Parts: sequence; structure tokens; C-alpha cells
Amino acid sequence: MLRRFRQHNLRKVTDFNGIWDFAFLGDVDPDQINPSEIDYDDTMSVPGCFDATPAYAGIRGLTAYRTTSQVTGGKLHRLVFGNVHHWCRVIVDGKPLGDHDGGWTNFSMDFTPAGDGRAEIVVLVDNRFTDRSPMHVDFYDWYHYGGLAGGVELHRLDELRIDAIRIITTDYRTRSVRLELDYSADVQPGPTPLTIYFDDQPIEEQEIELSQGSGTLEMDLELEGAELWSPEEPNLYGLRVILGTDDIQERFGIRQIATSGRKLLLNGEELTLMGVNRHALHTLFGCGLPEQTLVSDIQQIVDLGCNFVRGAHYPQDPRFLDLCDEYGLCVWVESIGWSNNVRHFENPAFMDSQKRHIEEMVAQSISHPSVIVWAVLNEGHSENEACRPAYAELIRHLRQLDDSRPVTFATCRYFEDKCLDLADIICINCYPGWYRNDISEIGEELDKFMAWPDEEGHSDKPMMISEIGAGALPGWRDWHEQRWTEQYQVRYLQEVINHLLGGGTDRACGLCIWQFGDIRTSETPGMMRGKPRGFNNKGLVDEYRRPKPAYYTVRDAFRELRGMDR
Ligand code: ADA
Repeated sequence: MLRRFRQHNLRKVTDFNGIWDFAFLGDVDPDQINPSEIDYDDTMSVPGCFDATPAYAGIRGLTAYRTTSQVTGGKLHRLVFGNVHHWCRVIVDGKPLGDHDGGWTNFSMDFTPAGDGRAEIVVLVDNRFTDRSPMHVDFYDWYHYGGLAGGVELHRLDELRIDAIRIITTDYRTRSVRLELDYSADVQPGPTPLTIYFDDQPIEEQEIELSQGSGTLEMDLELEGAELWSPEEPNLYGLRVILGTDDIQERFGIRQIATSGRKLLLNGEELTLMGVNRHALHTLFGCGLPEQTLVSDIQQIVDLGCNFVRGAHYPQDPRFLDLCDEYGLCVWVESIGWSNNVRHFENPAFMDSQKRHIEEMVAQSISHPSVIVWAVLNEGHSENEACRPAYAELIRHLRQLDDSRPVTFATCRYFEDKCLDLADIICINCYPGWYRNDISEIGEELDKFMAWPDEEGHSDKPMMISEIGAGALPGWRDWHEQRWTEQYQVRYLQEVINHLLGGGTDRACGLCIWQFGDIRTSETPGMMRGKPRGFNNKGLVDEYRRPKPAYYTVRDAFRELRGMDR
């Protein structure tokens, strides 16, 4: 399933998670592939990453996944994909439905079979770095796995159908939310029954007039007596809509996030974020994480005493967001990016993919109360004036899609940054005591950021440290306690937490440690030089989620600061 709960009870949905036919096609042009001639000589799990299995580890090329399904002639069918890495072409009964590039986001493709019977569904999936997937670049500091990494579902649709639902809190004080329902009607519908259930109780029953084509129903609901959502009390509610013969279910929480001067406010109260950056990767599963790993990641992040997770550096799996909703973890969700520069922004294909990717990111994340901040372009070259138009365009695009959350970006360009006026929160990625300086200088270096000169116009905005951390090779200890030892990572993080959250400064509205778990990184010579084992080793847990000593350092500190039992 693509969510923690079933979103449709009336609509017929088939879940295609399981083992599909598979073929590795190699370094070939997808346009030269005749689907009927593919020799499926292997199998592959869905969801999953083919290059996270021994047979295809470290290999890049075009692949083909195949399954079949019974279909109904003349009826609209919708294939819904979790996320596919990182380019794909969807083909049904030999007919291409379309291509999609850019992993990490859900998308769908429709088809109408001519007659009843069994349809062949083929997905060509490519993990190569090509012009077809401009947002995936080989120098990013994570390994770009390939595959049908999210689930796949087949929805059977009627002439009148629900395409999307969005639930946004408009005023937490009056428990007011806005419901938006996108629908499509192939023929002019007559008076159509609409029923809305709030926590299984009908709160709206009426017949409405709908226009043929696509439209959006908007409704403001005041849910008197409902409890608010917060990290401490993550109250959630179910909303079910039946429109004609179709239905959809969504979960939501009533909460509002805002900035007020240097403060971040959740439901009007000051919020201090304590968290970790988390890559949605695992050595055994690549970027196709099974539910078990989502659950165990949440267990460890909650155990650490976190109230915050930064989803680095791409959109988050809706199943993970469902769990963050339930466990009261605030989440930073960002579009894909890592140190992008003018050469990317001047490529229209990159910008077009970014904007569609942002639309898909918002569509799959907007109703989750846990999502409290949007971001773009991690550590792009925002010190370069020539990059400013891209930042402005993508941030504007995001705000048009959702104006209910702060928008920001994480910078490492510090005092040369030319785009910070576009951000609602100043978010700094810094590694004093790791890439330069020593542990004894961390406090002095952090204070330079906290005292950011007022003329930069940032003194009236919240500021957070969005990345800071040290590497530790699992099990490596030494009398010298130098960099890469587990002892260094412990001392480093002790100093960071004491300085930022120990009362020495109240300038930071949050601290997000880099990072939750060790991950495989890109295998370019440049990246490998600074990444022993070919991994980013700054995790609090290793690549199998086994805690390092620093896990307990952070756990003790965060839990004490949040008044939780040790
Ligand atoms: C940057 C980047 C991270 C990671 C980190 C590091 O801040 O945003 O993805 O590469 O540096 O480990 O150096």
C-alpha cells in the first residue's frame, strides 16, 4: 500500500506489491526497446531497488519490470506509482502511456482497455545519469539507487471520480480546516450525492451540481471540540468523502505553523526543533524501504528524543509521513537538490522537472500535520547572483501551491548568501570542528552565525542549524580520539548540543544533527576521497541502523532537554 491506511473502500484498488518479472537490458536506448521482445530472465521485488541486490549491486542501466492484471474493457484504469528511480516509461499491452523522471514522488498514468481480459503492464526503469532525469546528478552525496522503489496500485475509476483531497488548517483556535476535493466528470453529472464523514460521523450530506470536466470542491469546516496536533499530543482525525460512487479517506491534524520575529510558533506557542537529518536509504533496500524499516526508523528517532526530522534531500514517502503524524515528529520536506549551480538552473529540463517534482511533492505531503516546513535546493550556490532567479522561481512556485507553511532552503554559503531574503527561516549547514577548526572552537564559530549582522536583514527571522555533525567509522576507537573515531563524534556532538541548546544562546529555533544513519554515497572519485568505505559516516547509527556511542550521547541530551525519561 502507498499509505498507512486504505484511502478507498468503494473504489476498487489492486495492490501490486510483490515479485515482478525482471530483465536487465543494459546500456541501451529506451526508444529502441520493443516490449514484446524483452526476455524476462529474472525476478525483482516491488517495492525495492534492483541495484540493492547482490546481482545488480553498483550497476547502472535500463531495466524492465513486468506484471499482469485483469482489466475491464471501456473503463478508465489509473496506475499509481509510489516512487520510481529515477526515470521510467510505463507501457500497457505494448502501448506507452508516458515517461516520468525524478524519484521520491508519487505519480499516476491512466489507460482504458479496449476489452475485458488480462493486461500486460511493463515499466522500463533507468538508474543511469542521463538527460532524461536531469535532477539526478552523480556528484550528490548519496547513492542514487534504481527501481520501482515505492509501491504500485491499479485503481478502477468511474465516469465521476475523486482525483485528490487536501485538508489545511485555517485557524487552530476555532478548529477550522479547509477541505479541497479535486474531481473529474467525463459526462455531465446530474445532481450528485456528497457525504462527508468526520471520524466516522456524517457531518455533511447533500446533493450537489457538478460541471462536466475537472473541478475543485472547497469547503470550510469548523470542528468544534476537536483536539489540536502537536509533538506532545499528535491528535489525528479521519475524514472520508463519498462523491457519487467514488470515495476517498484522508487523515489530518489541526495545527498551524508560523514564524513570529525570531520564533517558530506551533499553534501560537514557541517551538524549538531538536532532530536529525534522515536519508531514506538503507544498505539492504536502497531507497525502496520496507514498512519494517520505516517503523524501526521512527522507533529510533523517537527514542532519541527528537521532535523533528529533516527529510534530506528529497520528498518523503507518504507512509513515513503517516508515521510522523502519529508519533508527533515535525518534518522538513524539500525538493531534490545538492550543491546545484548555474549549469543546472540554466537547463530548462532541470527547472521544468524541479517544478513538476515540487507539485508532486506538495500533492503527496500537504495534508500531513507533521510537515511544518517546505524547502528547495539543499546547499545550492545561492552565493552566486546568477542562481538567484532559480531560487526565486522555485520558492514562488512552492508558495503558490501551499501558503500555509514557511518556505526555506539550507545554505552553506553563509555570509555571502544572496538569496536569504527569499527564505522565511535562516537555515545553516555548518561543520565547525570537522571540516575546519577544532572541537574547542565550535562554540565560537556557531556564535558567529548567531550574531549574523543585522544589515543582512535576517535579524528578524528564526534561525536554525539545519546540519552539523562529525563522522565516526562504526567500531573505530583510538587512543588519539581523532576524527573518524567514535570518541570524536561523541565529544563533537556533546559540544554542539551544549552550546546551542544548553542556554548559551536563544538565537537558534532548532538544531538538526547530520545525520541519523550512515548511507552509501556516490562513487565519483571526488566524493570517494572524503568518504571512507564509500559511505557518509556521520550517522548516529551505522548502515544497518546499529547505534554508535554518539546515539546515546544525543539521546541523553535531547531527552533531558525535552523533560523525557532517560
Ligand atoms: C552537506 C550536505 C549533506 C552532506 C554533508 C556532509 O551539508 O548537505 O548532504 O553531504 O554536507 O556530510 O558533509
